[in-house]
Amino acid sequence: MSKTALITGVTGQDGAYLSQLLLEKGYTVYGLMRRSASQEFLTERLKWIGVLDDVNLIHGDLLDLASLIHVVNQVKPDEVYNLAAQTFVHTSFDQPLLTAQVTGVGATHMLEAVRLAAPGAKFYQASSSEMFGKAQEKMQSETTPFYPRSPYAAAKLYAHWITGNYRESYQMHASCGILFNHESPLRGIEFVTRKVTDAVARIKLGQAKTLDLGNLDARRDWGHARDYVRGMWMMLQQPTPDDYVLATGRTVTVRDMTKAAFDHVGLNWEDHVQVSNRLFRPAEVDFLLGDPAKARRVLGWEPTIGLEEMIGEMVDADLERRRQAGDVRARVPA
Ligand code: NAP
Ligand code: G4F
Repeated sequence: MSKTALITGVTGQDGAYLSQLLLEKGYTVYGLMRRSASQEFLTERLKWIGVLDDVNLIHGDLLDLASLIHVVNQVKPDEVYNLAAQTFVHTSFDQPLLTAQVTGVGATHMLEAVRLAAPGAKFYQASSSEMFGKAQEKMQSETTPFYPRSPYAAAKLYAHWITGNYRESYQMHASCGILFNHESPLRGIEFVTRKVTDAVARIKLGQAKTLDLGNLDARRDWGHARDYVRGMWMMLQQPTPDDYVLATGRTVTVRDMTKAAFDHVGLNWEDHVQVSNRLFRPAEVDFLLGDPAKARRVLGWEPTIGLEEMIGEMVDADLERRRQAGDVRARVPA
């Protein structure tokens, strides 16, 4: 019999790729989305990836526990993927309380809804490498101490611990994926990779000349979202719940990632990039490098797409979008 999955954050990057993966595996997929006056724009990613007609969209909000209980009762999922969050670190400094409510307490709302309405469902919590913050070890693994450096990271850490608490207190099959940065052509345009690839496309097409960036020295361990959603699914196929790091094991500066994007279209990045102080954060995460050994050993998970290949795919997709008028994501200010 086919399994039923409920994905919160279905309109986001990972929600789109995970929907595609689960549909390919024969799941019935329900996606929780917020009611919006701009409904058609919210479903852009699902449309882009070709799954909009196959996902059952259902309204609810992580801030509204009653709506979540209602949804879980209605769907009776076998697996729940809690991907919804306020995800932009920079915004979390401007909206710390909203971030705490959605990204932190929202996870408890979802856990509570599952505990009450579908206690046997397997639960995935989208934890983040941002929780390592001021990293206490050179390679960060499941045992590395956390040191959050933003309201977003602090909220994610609360959600991470409460998920473990529900696992231990109520014997729920609740797992956390501590995922390092993962990107794709469906990445929000405010994040640095997509901001860069979109600017490269505009500069190449003669629609722009310069690109403002903040801290070029920050290092990230960047992988592809397609690989990472596969890891989420693998975690929920295990007989016992646990926490896993998903990462590539390679760290690259924002500067070198930017260079790779300009190189892809034969441009010199130094002719176009300027550093702007307003794009620096009150507290920065300087260095992230993940150790995915446990995921490799227990799940058999491996990343398959390298940074240069991914950045090339993103630049090509942005060139295509910028050639066509009217792409909504391309109009969101960076
Ligand atoms: P994303 O593209 O920003 O998507 C976030 C999703 O959350 C959107 O669907 C958004 O809906 C939804 N959402 C926000 N507030 C909500 C609320 N109050 N109620 C219901 N839904 C709400 O994020 P992503 O990159 O796919 O990431 C997925 C998850 O993984 C997030 O929890 C993120 O924090 C975590 N994560 C991501 C990365 C990464 O590198 N991508 C790494 C580690 C962890 P709207 O479309 O209505 O805004
Ligand atoms: O792309 P970013 O905004 O991603 P960040 O802050 O690492 O967070 C992302 O990854 C996390 C996983 O570790 C997720 F949990 C989180 O939800 C999100 O998906 O910034 C990456 C780095 C930062 O050090 C930032 O200071 O790039 C630096 N940066 C330099 N100039 C910039 C810019 N970031 C952005 N967004 N825009 C710039 O102009």
